[in-house]
Amino acid sequence: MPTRPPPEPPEDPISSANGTFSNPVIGGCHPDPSVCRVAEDYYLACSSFEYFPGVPIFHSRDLVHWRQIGNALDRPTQLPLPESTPSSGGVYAPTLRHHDGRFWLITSNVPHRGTLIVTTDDPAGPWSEPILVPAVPAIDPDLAWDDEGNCWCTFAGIGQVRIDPMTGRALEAPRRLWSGAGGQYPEAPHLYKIGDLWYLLIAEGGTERGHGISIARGPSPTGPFEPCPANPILTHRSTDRPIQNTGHGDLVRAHDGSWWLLFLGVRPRGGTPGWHVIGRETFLAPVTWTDGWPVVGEVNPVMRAPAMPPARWPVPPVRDDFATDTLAPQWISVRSRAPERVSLTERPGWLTLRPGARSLDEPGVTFVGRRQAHLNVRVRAKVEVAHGRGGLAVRLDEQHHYAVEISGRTARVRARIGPLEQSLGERPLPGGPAVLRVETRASAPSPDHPRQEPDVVRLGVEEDDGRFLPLAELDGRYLSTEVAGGFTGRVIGMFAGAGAVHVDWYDYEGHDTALHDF
Ligand code: 6LW
Repeated sequence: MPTRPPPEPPEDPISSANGTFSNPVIGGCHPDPSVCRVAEDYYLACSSFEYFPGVPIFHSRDLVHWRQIGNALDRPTQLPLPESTPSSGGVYAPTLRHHDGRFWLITSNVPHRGTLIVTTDDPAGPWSEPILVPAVPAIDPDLAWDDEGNCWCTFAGIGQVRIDPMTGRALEAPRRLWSGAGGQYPEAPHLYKIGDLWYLLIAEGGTERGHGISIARGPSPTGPFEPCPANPILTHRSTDRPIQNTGHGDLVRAHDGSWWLLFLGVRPRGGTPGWHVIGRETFLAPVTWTDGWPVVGEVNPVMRAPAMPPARWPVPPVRDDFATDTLAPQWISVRSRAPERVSLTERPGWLTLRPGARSLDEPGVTFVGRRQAHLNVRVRAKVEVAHGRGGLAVRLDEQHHYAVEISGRTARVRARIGPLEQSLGERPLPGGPAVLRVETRASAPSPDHPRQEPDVVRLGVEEDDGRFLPLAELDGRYLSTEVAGGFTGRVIGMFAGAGAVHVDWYDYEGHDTALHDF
């Protein structure tokens, strides 16, 4: 059991008394946000790729403070992710909507299931079994209903098909709708009836530095669509803004009548080309209307908050003592979480992990982690490895991870970067549980020290008196999306490679600004 009382939750990092909030509103790998409103409650869903459970669902009352209330795909029957699922495969962009008193979510499981719909009357779950929609030939499906009750599914390309959302059956042949404003990969469509017009919001330019959002409008859900003369209505391409790759958004009209855009962006650091390490995050920006077109307000790290009473959730648990019989929804595993490999009951008060594969290099590894949500974090875990091997890892994918692991009575750091693997630093342990620690510090370049790396990752163990003993200090660029490729960001968690790995507690502390001593 823990040897010290859990720390006070950190100050709310999102908003301050002077009516501003800090962007991102949902830090860490939470890309492709889709938002809907029911009265004064807001709900948001994000992509989740090869992680299980999939499609995190968030709730807010002010568009700034978001609390994860569950995952839409939290049963293997909803989300089969076999070992053949590539990293950054699996669940791509969802669309979350509320219609006729129910919540509807449509997404894609690539390449296994294609397009699927789940529905519920409680967004915290459980959600239904998937309804497959075979007629949709592309990712990024959207759902919109017209006043006659027709359900229009619009998808990347940009194409569209009218469907029956209860059966997934196509009611017509798909049609091409719009090819965007000239950017590559027109995708992420969302269709809205606003006033007497239909608006088609899309992303284009690719999800990297060329990313942007464009919009068109027309008299009907099938168009014809007239592009906005000011397209793209949001992009940071070719700028030196600290937030880059802005795109893939969803519009929402707040209950006070104001309009807002939730969208993805990244916070690259280090020398050129800049590396983002915690994935594509969810950002918020105000929207006004001019001549019947939306105008997105400037996007900055600190912005004026919506004029709604801030709902100050208790900050999500930063420490988990595993004293419950189910894992909190923030915990994610790689592709699957078999009960015989991940248990909260085998050793009450401990999380017990048993191997599915020998190492993090393999797609079937047993791993339970949380998205790194801040640029500077300290993650600690008290771990006991009984006749086996396992520890605490910073994972991007099978080819890119750093870990401090225990094997026998030795703690060692292993780094995997592409085809290269190396053991770096080791230390004998006295036996019994050990506290493993990972710290990341965003680099602060200065004239006399133009540091190239985005951050530094330190891995090691704690002495009995709590002093940190780093066994390795590594350049964080090799755990960045620019190096690894794909669509995800770092996840920090425990893994088992052999035997049984018991975890007493996991403690996360994160800050986006202060480079202070943790
Ligand atoms: C998603 C597409 C995109 O399906 O990246 O940035 C893809 N936009 O819309 C994966 O997130």
